[in-house]
Parts: sequence; C-alpha cells; structure tokens
Amino acid sequence: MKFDRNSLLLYAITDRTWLNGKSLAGEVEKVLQAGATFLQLREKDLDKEHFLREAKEIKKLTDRYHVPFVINDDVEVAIACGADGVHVGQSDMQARDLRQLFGPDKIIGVSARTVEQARIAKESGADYVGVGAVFGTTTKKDANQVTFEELKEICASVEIPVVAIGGINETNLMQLKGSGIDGISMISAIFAKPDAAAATKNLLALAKAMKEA
Ligand code: TZP
Ligand code: MG
Repeated sequence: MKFDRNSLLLYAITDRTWLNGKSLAGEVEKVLQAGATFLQLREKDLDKEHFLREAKEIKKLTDRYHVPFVINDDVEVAIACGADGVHVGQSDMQARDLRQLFGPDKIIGVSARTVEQARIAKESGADYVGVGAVFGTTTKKDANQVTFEELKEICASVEIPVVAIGGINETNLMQLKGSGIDGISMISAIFAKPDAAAATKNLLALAKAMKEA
C-alpha cells in the first residue's frame, strides 16, 4: 500500500484491556466503519500464534475498508500476516534495518520524542513519526511527556508526517491545533469507550476541525 500522509488523520491503536468479553475484531470493524483512517495492532502480552491469527483476521478487515494496517513492534508477525507495515519504538528494530527487510513499499513508523530522534528516523527511512506523550496517559506506563512547543519544533524539523499520541481525547484534541501534526493517534479515547464507533465519529470530526482551523 502506498503511504499517504492524510491517512494519519485518525490513527486508532488497539488495546484488549477494555474488551470485557467483546471481540477485538468486532470492535476494530466498528471503528473502521466509523471512519478511522489508520489502524495499528498493538499486543504486548499475546503469544506469537495467537497474535498472528488475530493479525490475519484484522488484516482482512482493514483491506475491506482500505485502511493502512501496521503491527506494533513485531516484525515477524507484520511480515507473516501481510500487514502494510510496522510501528517501532526507539528500543525496537532500527528503521534502517526494517527498510532493508521490508523494501520500499511498506510503511515504517517510528516513535520519537525529540527533534534528533525524529531526524534520525527520517534519515533511516521512516515514513512517519509518532510523537508523544502530548498529554498525560495511563495507557503506557513509561511514557514521557512532550510539550506543545517540542511537538511543534519536531513538526517543523522533519518533512515526514507526524502523528501525535498520548492522552488525546475529545476534550483536549483542539489544543493540538497549530502544532503542524498530520493526525492524532489514540488508544483509550477509542477502545476504552463503551461505544467505540460513536467515539471514533466524534474524534474524526474534531480531528478534521483541528487541522482545518
Ligand atoms: N506511546 C506514547 S503514549 C502511548 C503510547 C503507545 C499511549 C497512548 O494511549 P492513550 O490511551 O491514547 O493515551
Ligand atoms: Mg515498541
């Protein structure tokens, strides 16, 4: 899938913490139907076999909705399920090695908290950077905060698109206006909600307004 920066507008990241017996695929389908523009499958505790089976199932859904699909961290699973790409952190596999492994067409996303990290990611072949945490979050325990000014500086310093992450929700999203980001990515503001579809629709409208304003 050819990467388009506009696809980062509403970037949903899965989390099974709040499923409460619901199926992840079912929740993902609702979110895709409601207009999410990008999907990352993030599993921190699942065994490989289960992870791969799930990734293959989710890939069918993202294909049906023509939404880019990346796997968090696990390059093997990303390759085996035919994902559109992978998203890695600073301690995961380097973008340069990923690009060699994946070739030019796959999407590579890298988490960055500083201008230097973002520049290195770009030079190593990343397609986009995820920058955060822009607000306080309890979803990722070791997340460090990035200020609005730092976010803005990163956006101005690299040509590749930037997606903000961390504690973003419908009440604070508009505060990101003017930062230069291409989109917002969220876990709990979508998947912790009893009605993930309604949350997605609302966030999508706000994200559009945030970018246009
Ligand atoms: N990376 C930085 S903050 C974060 C990640 C994965 C957690 C985002 O989750 P939430 O629930 O949208 O704050
Ligand atoms: Mg990681």
